[in-house]
Amino acid sequence: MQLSASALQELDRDGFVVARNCLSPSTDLQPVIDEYAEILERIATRLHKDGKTSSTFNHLPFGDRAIAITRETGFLDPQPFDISFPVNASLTPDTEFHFGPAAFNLLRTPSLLDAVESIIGPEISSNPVQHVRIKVPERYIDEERRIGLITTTAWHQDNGVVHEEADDTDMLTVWFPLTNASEEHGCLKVVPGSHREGLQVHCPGGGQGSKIPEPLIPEDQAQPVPMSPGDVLFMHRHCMHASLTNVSDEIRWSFDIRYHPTGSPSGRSFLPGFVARSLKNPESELRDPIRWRESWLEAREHVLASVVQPKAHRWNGNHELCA
Ligand SMILES: O=C(O)CCC(=O)C(=O)O
Ligand SMILES: [Fe+2]
Repeated sequence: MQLSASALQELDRDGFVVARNCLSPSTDLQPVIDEYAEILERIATRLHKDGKTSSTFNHLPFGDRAIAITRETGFLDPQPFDISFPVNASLTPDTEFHFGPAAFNLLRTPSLLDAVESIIGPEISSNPVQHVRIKVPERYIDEERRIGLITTTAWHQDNGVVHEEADDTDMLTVWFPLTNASEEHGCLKVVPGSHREGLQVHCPGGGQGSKIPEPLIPEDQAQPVPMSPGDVLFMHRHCMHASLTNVSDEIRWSFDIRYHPTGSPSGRSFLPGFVARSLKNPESELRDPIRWRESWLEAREHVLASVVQPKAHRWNGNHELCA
């Protein structure tokens, strides 16, 4: 699905645009939902076996099952569901993550790449800054365990979560929900036009590892972006955004992935990207989900073996606004 001329204008003007029904819930999203049900099954079984829960809750659909587990344990670890690994001290050789074929296919969905192509051109790499967020209603999570992927996201720009080398990379953020993402569910909020101001100062902290300090946030201009399964948000790397808190009774489940023109730095050189589409050299496209998974297993090994651990971003907190 190529974006229309008016959608491209909107992206240029506001720094973001939502393409409604860009993905098909039944053919594009359902395989991923099925794949994730297997992960949850594995975790639910383990937790019950370890005496952490009263049941495996296998009679419940995915979202209710995640909520039931969290209500009893105060925390459902998001890491086994994520399509990445943490770049910090918590990384170990056993850190779990998910690189399954359905997730891989989703990143390569033709209608999605058609839209991306209409924005950044036909030489498209998958950027390794990518996450899956399964947010249960926040009130069910122990306060001290409301970590990055499962809690409210602080204000930031995605350029702020990568290193300087990618400041000129035309990195495009692609965000879409697998469940309803209304304001109640904790949808995204954005500041329209904020992408025109360039990269802002970020301070360490916040769910993304870095956040824009409060004095720089025009909260009065913020606009919520409620979305439904099938909708896809395309966002400029300088668009300021955050998320609302999930105060609903359901999970809010989203993928945020990124693409950049092949050949540009990804901003996290120690993580693997891949060529998702190439008009010039179709042979360079990665089509093998097993190879995708292996590339992340190798990256985990490399990061753990490096003498100097890579940092997720550039911000050291020395700026006066970070005090
Ligand atoms: O889904 C969220 O809460 C935050 C997502 C985000 O920051 C992004 O997609 O860049
Ligand atoms: Fe972001």
